[in-house]
Amino acid sequence: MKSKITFLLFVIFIIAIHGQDDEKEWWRTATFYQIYPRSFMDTTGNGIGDLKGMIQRLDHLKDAGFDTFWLSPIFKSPQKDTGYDVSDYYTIEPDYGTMDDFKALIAKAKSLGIRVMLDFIPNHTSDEHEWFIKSCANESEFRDYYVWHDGQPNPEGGRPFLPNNWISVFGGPAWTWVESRQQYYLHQFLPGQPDLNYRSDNVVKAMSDMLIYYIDMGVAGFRLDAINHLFEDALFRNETQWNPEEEIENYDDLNHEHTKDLNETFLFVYSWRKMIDDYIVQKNISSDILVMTEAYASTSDTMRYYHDPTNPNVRGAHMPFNFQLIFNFQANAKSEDIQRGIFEWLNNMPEGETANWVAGSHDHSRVASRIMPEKIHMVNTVVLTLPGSSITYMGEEIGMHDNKDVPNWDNRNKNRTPMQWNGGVGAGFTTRNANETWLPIHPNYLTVNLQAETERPRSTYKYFQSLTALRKTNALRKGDFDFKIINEDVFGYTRNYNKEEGYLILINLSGSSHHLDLKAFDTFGKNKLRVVTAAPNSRFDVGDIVEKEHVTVGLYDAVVFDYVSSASSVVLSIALFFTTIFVYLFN
Ligand SMILES: *[C@@H]1O[C@H](CO)[C@@H](O)[C@H](O)[C@H]1NC(C)=O
Ligand SMILES: *[C@@H]1O[C@H](CO)[C@@H](O)[C@H](O)[C@H]1NC(C)=O
Ligand SMILES: *[C@@H]1O[C@H](CO)[C@@H](O)[C@H](O)[C@H]1NC(C)=O
Ligand SMILES: *[C@@H]1O[C@H](CO)[C@@H](O)[C@H](O)[C@H]1NC(C)=O
Ligand SMILES: *[C@@H]1O[C@H](CO)[C@@H](O)[C@H](O)[C@H]1NC(C)=O
Ligand SMILES: *[C@@H]1O[C@H](CO)[C@@H](O)[C@H](O)[C@H]1NC(C)=O
Ligand SMILES: CC(=O)N[C@H]1CO[C@H](CO)[C@@H](O)[C@@H]1O
Repeated sequence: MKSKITFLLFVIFIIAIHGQDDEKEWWRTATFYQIYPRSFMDTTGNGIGDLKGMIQRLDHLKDAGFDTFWLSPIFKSPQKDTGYDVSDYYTIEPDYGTMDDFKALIAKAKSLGIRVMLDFIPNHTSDEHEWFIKSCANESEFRDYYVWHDGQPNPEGGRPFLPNNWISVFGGPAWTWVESRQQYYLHQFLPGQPDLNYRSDNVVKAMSDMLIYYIDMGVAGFRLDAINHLFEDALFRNETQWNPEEEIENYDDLNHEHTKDLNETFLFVYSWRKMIDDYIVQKNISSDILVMTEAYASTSDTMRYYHDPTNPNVRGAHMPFNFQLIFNFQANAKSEDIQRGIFEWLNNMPEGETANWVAGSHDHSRVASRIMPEKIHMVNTVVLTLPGSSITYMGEEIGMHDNKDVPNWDNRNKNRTPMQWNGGVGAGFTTRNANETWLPIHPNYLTVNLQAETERPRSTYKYFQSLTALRKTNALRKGDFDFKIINEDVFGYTRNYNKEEGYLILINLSGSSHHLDLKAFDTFGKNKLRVVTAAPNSRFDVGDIVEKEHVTVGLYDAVVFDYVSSASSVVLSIALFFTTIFVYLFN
């Protein structure tokens, strides 16, 4: 009871200070959610999620404390690569619904104050895309939409040899022959995913038109997928082999100096940002339209997406995805590993930019499976309390696990199984049985589900909610950041704002140290720490007060404290006592 009321008072407090959002740069402190559309909510009973389902379940985002979500691809696609092979950017995949459904989704999101972002796959289209069909037919307008090459002369006549030694990401030559054109086309991924030619003005124009079409519809931004594959060497030079003695078979046999991270890719992102920023000015749109980039690249290359290193006025992505927590927060991670992950980003990030923290996506094993179930709370804590924006993959807010029973045709699918809404048939995702959905629902859905976690007094979900609520405070939005390793298993950091509001976040990875002395942290001269929220497995309850110089946390504990002085803690306890009695009597 006591803890509930403390929390209530706290919520009232943060609601009071909210509403001073910088409307234009909303993304700097946003709380993002990634929806995987095929697995979110099915309203047709076919075992596949759809847009009407999203509309039905959108209140969940509000309840969980998200203010923006991005959608994995929803465009029409032959689904050879689960939607990452688009055949028409202006049509919604029929499995998911219609453009009217999408417009209704945007309207519903708007009514909840939630922004919608699209995943956008610029590197290639499907081979069933009209553009590719016309390009194969050598139609003049579409001739240069894709990357075509005559191949190397074959002295014996007949089909020319491959243009060069480039290998596709999935193995085998990156080139496929087309009879009608008597030429090869380039595909860095599947043969069904021909690479677009961004040196063609027609392609650039077609893609910009498409972005503007969705901006006009009310979309708040775009995530540009696998952006570093956008350009290839214009001279089609061979890539160097790591081991020149060996046959080239796999993507990793080559150093990709001519097909990845080319300078033109960065220039392209800058030009795209300019196009979008100019459009906002032209249309008098008050909030930024966000550009996120996803690229698995070196830190220095990743930072170049923010802006031109030689000219900060040449803007790039607002948010290049930061995967450091995925790389560094492993099962046996020590405090130093976490520190390395955090500062690899913060120390290399150019001035004036904002960090973002990603712990999961549709391409990575879920936190509970990749690390361990107990550590989901720590990861959620870190993602939601570090400075900058946070990105949470659907299901991590309730601590979902990978489903090992998923058929093995794509290893990544085990972390893409349907959302677990409740313990009923089909987990509340569908009217079918839980084993008859497009991917089987994890059998733990009877206990790991939103409804059960909402009803439990303490749960992964409730803790998650308390953290997203905290994110609305000035301390977490604008506070400074002071990280300290306390010992190899325990680390902590403060987020202090103007000496008036501050939090200390403390995490115990494992180990057996006792009685921490936290006096090195600045707590505005106050000598006691009060628990604001704590992981469901924590030894602490909300409202507990401990001596700053004498703290013991439990195994896998994650706790957020604020600061109180001895006197104020007595006053507060008395106030709480009377409030409790008052609420008790008049309820
Ligand atoms: C490029 O690689 C191919 C395949 O290994 C080889 O046949 C060709 O001679 C190479 N071209 C050059 C210019 O080295
Ligand atoms: C495609 O069109 C170009 C330009 O008109 C022409 O040079 C080329 O021969 C055509 N290719 C085929 C296979 O018809
Ligand atoms: C790419 O850009 C970087 C930074 O501007 C520059 O140092 C480098 O020389 C460029 N590389 C090429 C191949 O142009
Ligand atoms: C732009 O929008 C603001 C409000 O968002 C409005 O006050 C202003 O008049 C608008 N300017 C133009 C040129 O439409
Ligand atoms: C799916 O689950 C239902 C109900 O538990 C069961 O009757 C059925 O045999 C299962 N089907 C398969 C394919 O495992
Ligand atoms: C961290 O958890 C372990 C295991 O429960 C415990 O022995 C240790 O005292 C905790 N560390 C601290 C600093 O409280
Ligand atoms: C640019 C792009 O589309 N990136 C994607 C490239 O294609 C592969 C294969 O579909 C995807 O896995 C990437 O996400």
